[in-house]
Amino acid sequence: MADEQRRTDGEVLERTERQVQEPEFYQVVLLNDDYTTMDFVVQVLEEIFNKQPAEAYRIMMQVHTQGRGVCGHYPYEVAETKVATVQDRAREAGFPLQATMEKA
Ligand code: TYC
Repeated sequence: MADEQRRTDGEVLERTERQVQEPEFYQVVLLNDDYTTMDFVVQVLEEIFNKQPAEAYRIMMQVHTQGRGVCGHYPYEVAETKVATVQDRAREAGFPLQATMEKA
């Protein structure tokens, strides 16, 4: 009986507040331009964003036809590094390819 009352008397057992702060995620977005080659964009998606070839091609074509495409979701500092790496690689290769990050 005592057990039964403990179960039904309605003490709230669930925690409603998170105990740890989860990292905020950002999406890295690749932008279209008229000069960067498709092959270079696919290479960037494979090497910087670890995409398989078919997925890299799909994302590249999405950017090409729609103006922008999401390459992945990452914690803030990882996203920042990915954007900087894209820009460094594009500059080295002489392409105007741009990437940006947005809160996911
Ligand atoms: N529009 C480019 C072309 O026709 C290809 C391209 C795709 C460029 C995606 C940038 O993020 C990009 N060569």
